[in-house]
Parts: sequence; C-alpha cells; structure tokens
Amino acid sequence: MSGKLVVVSNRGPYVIRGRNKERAVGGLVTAMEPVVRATRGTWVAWGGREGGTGEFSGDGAGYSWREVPLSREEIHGYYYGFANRVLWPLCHCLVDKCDFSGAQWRVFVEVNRKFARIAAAESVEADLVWVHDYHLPLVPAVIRRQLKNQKIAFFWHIPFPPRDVFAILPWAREIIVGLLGSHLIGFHAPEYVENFCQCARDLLGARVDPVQGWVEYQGRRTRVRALPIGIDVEKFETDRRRVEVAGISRRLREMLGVEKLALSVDRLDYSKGIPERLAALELLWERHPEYRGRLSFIQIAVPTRTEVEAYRLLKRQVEEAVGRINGRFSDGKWLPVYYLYRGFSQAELALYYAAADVALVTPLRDGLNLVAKEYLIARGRQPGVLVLSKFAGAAAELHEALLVNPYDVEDMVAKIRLALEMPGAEQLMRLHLLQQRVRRRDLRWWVSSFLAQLEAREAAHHALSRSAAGGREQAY
Ligand code: ADQ
Repeated sequence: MSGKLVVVSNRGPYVIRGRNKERAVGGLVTAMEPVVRATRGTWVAWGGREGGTGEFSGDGAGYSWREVPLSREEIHGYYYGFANRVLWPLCHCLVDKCDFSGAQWRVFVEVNRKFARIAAAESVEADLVWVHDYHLPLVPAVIRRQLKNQKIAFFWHIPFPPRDVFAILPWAREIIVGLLGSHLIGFHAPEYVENFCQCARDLLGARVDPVQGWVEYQGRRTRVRALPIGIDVEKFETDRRRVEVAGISRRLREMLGVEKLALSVDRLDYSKGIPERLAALELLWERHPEYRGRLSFIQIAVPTRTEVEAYRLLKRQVEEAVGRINGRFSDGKWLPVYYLYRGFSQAELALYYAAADVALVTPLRDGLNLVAKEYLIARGRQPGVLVLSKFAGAAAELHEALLVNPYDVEDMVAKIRLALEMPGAEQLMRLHLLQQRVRRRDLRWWVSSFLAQLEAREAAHHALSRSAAGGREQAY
C-alpha cells in the first residue's frame, strides 16, 4: 500500500467509560490493528458512549484513533434503531423482526454522513479507506461525492439476503447505491455475492457479472468478492497449549462427571438459533433416555443489544427453556444444561472448546461464524465434531463438518446423535481436513487477500486506461 489505511467501523479498538478509554477486543480489532499500525493509519469509530465531543483522538499504539461522537438520539435511531431493528433482522431473513420506520432511517443517513465526513477529513488520495459492516453502508458513496478518486473498500460481515427479501426494505436502492461508492466490496460467501449482484441488477438496473465479480453502475465499476474472514490461529494455538499443559479442561470434565460434553458459544442473538437448539436437545433426551446422565450441554452466551426488546424476550425464552429442561430431566446428580450468561476471555473459551466433544454451531443464519473456526483450532490433536448450520456462511468452506438445518428439529436430533456416536478415527480425519483449511485461511490471509484484490483492480484499471482511446468511460 502506498498511503495509509483509514478503517471506518461502528465500534473500534476503544470503548470510552467516563474519562478512560478501555481496549475493546474482538475479531475486527485483531484483524485490522496490525495493518493500521503498519501504515501508521487512522481508525474512525464510535466510542460506545452517549455524547462525547470527539475529543478522544490521538495516538493508539502506533496509529491514531478518532472517536465519532453520537448523541442519545443518534445511538437510538442509528445503532439500536435502523442497524439493529431493520438491517440486522432483514439480512438474516427474519423479516417479522423488522421495524421499518422513516424516523430511524433519517437518523441512520445523518450518522452515516457524520462518519463519512470524519473519515474524509482524515484521508488523502493515496490512502485506502476501508469501511466495515452493515452499520455504515452509505459511507462509501458519501465520501466518493467529496473525494472523487479516493480508494474505498467495504466489507459486509453479515449475510446479504436474496433479492426478494432485500427488496422489502423501502430504502434498498439507497443502501446499494451507498455501497457502490466503493471500489471493492467483500462478503463472506459466494451466495452473498450473487444476491448482491441480483439486487444491483434488478433494483438499480446496474450491469453485473457475479461470476467475474463486478457491478457497473453510472459508469463506475465495483469489484465484488467472496472472502471469508479467518481467525488468529496462532493465538488460539497458544491458548490451546496452555490449557493442555494445565490440564484444566480434563478437570472440568471430571467435575461435570459425564461421558459426553456438547458446547455452544454465541452472542445472545435470535439469529444464533439458541431456542431451536435447546428444543432439539430436549427432544433428544426425551426420545433417547440413554443420553440422560451421559451427555451435558454447556451454552455460553454473551449479553448483547440488551436495549432492544427482541433481545430481552430472547433472554427470557432461553432461561425458561433451560429451567424447563433441567427441571424435567435432572436427577439431582446430573445436570443436562449449564447456561453461562456472560463474556469470557479468549483463554477461558479455549478451555471450554478443549473440553467439548461436540460443538453445536447452529445459527438460523450467520454471515460466517467465527466460533466454528475457533473450536476446530482449539481441538489440536484431540477428536471432536463440529455440527454446523447449513445457513452459516462458514458452511461454504467447512464441508467436512456435520451440516444441519437448524429449523428442522428431527435433523438436529439426528446430527447430534451422529456426532456423539462418530468413531474417533472419522472424527480425526474430518478434523484434520477442516483444521488445514482454517489454518491456511487465517486472519492474515484474509486481510492480505482483500488488499491484493484492490491492487489487482488498480493494475487492471491502469492497463485499461492505457489501452483506452481518449474520451472513453473509465472502468471504475
Ligand atoms: P458475530 O455475530 O458476533 O459476528 P461470530 O462470528 O460467531 O458472530 O463471532 C463472535 C465472536 O465473539 C467469536 O470470536 C466468539 O469467540 C466471541 N464470543 C462469543 N460468545 C462469547 C462469550 N460469551 N464471551 C466471549 N467471547 C464470546 C459477526 C457476524 C458473523 C461473522 C463475524 C465476523 O454476525 O457472521 O462471522 O461478524 O465477520
């Protein structure tokens, strides 16, 4: 890269609490920080607090950070409102959870403009502005209007739904036009690229080629690519070794006193299929009493978006289901379900991953799902089975997992049983293939492949401009 990297995302590397700025952790920060630092770049993000004057800026370990200040009204209209009550459920094909409101949309537009203004002020032409996720789809076009030649890339981390679903959104066209301000748009899976291209063609009349991966609209061409995000494999390997050496997961197993342990780790989000998973386990213990006393299930759930009503309802629903199952089957000595409702450190998660014979990663729909990859790496050379939803983006890569339809309780019961009974040799064979792929396509691979796509675009553009006779339309 010739210039610096300017990352624009809803949440960034810091959360502001009172007068302090605390480090935020998560996949995006882990992925982006090394590149922003290497280019002495800038991160533009909301500080996760109400108000703020944008005074939190300055150097953050080798790169600068600019807080986007948001008022209470903006947080509610933009974040809890349009992003999480409209775009999130819509893109996960959960249309009945959408709350379309013009007022929220208007705040969303204004906040996107605010992010774009700050990002534009931080960039010069040689820089790359890399915008992330469904909170900020309008940012690329807003920057493009101000800075015609700015290099802009976008990564969409959640599913991009089929055209018929996306077209329900009254502002579907505006979102697509906003995204097409980018030179490159990345998605986790080829299916999302196809869906996006169809939307651009049918809703805007754009020229598209989903196979070659481009959309042409108003004389500009945007590359569209499927590039699934990876995990920081080295970090998970290190945690695994530490857990192995300390023998903690073995002690956990002994404490629980069961032959088989299944595990799920999610944000407590309705897209993750937690009630459906609990219903399948309940049916398993009902129909197959041989698993009572032999199998326990741990559900780790981190609180999320607790200000949104649908999330409070979900919490109640999950707690009721856990209570019902435990009340129904527990024999006083054995507990079927352990429910841990809090955040864990990555090292603690590694302990649970290492203890679990089976991981149930069964979202109703998921852009990718990092937990699936984390579990695979955390197993090391121990056997283990991944039961994975067909509707997670990760299913496009992780074919050797046991793929399941989370809406089909019978299929869920059958696949959980298959996982519990799978011979060790088969588990290891599948695991080995899966681990190889996850190791190869790690976080660094993801960042560098994405950036390489931009460079290839530039090279193609230069070649095109050289061969083009004067006055011909530009390729982007
Ligand atoms: P999420 O919906 O958050 O991400 P996921 O990909 O599973 O879903 O990432 C969750 C992360 O949070 C994982 O790294 C996991 O370890 C961690 N986590 C979960 N529960 C936790 C707990 N109790 N304590 C601590 N950590 C916990 C969005 C999209 C996904 C996409 C990612 C990345 O919805 O589809 O895979 O972005 O693009």
